[in-house]
Amino acid sequence: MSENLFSLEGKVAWVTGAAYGIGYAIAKAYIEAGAKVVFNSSRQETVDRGLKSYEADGLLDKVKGYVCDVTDEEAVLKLYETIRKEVGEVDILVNNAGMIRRIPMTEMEASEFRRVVDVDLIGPYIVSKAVIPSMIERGGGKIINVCSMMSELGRETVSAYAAAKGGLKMLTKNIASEYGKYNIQCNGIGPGYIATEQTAPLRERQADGSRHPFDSFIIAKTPAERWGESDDLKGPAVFLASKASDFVNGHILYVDGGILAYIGKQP
Ligand code: NAP
Ligand code: GCO
Repeated sequence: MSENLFSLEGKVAWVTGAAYGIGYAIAKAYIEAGAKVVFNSSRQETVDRGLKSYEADGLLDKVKGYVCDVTDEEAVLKLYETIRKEVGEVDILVNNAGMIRRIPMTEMEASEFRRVVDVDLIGPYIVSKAVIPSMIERGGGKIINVCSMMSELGRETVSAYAAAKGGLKMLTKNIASEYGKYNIQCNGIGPGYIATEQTAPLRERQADGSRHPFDSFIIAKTPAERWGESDDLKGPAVFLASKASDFVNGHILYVDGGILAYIGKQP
């Protein structure tokens, strides 16, 4: 029987920030493909919320949740050792944990700018640095960084986020370049505009019940004429974590309904 190139049977995947949203969908897809999953959030209440969701989906026996801020290198290293002891060696890392602050750049405190870059760029560096040595020892691994439209495009009020996600695109390419010889594939997944808590403010109905202007804007900019759902990321994420992508490296796979290809609907 031919090998299932998309199977994750027997693999351990660490998906950061996977209590809900995009990370949760990716983690669920990995479990459905045969993997065991560990996830972390910076707050206990978020971990608890995530575990309740996994339980409701009948997945609790395949997942473990931990409190850990991805920007805290000591905590990340400690968690990594705990994962190795309690679950097993990490075969797949998804750097999904992220945040955004929508503030005009000239009004943004440097500390706010730094925090966004810390979580969205330094965090993926810290966690990748923790797992790569053992991936090398074991003959390879998969790292997937959750990038963004803002890895390619700018817009008002998201300067810190765009700088971080642009940097994350280049960190992805650099990890691919530096560690590809150890059979480590590092790729990015670039969601378009996805209906999650992070984008909820951009989709809020107006007082008169009409669509948020940004909501209408995204619909006009997307050939698919809809916002993405977290589940739209499942297939691409399984592909990038599986044997099927063993010769794909340093690539950012955009899952955006065609936004990056399209000039936008004439008003
Ligand atoms: P979300 O709903 O805001 O969830 C983010 C998750 O990350 C939360 O569970 C959060 O839990 C966790 N997190 C935040 N800071 C953390 C930290 N320092 N350490 C550990 N965990 C942390 O986000 P989402 O919409 O699902 O997005 C997930 C990823 O996709 C992010 O990297 C985001 O930038 C990216 N993305 C989103 C979209 C979109 O349209 N939604 C599009 C492109 C890319 P705690 O706050 O409790 O830690
Ligand atoms: C924003 C949105 C976007 C999405 C995503 C797009 O304010 O523009 O939050 O940045 O989160 O990153 O790919």
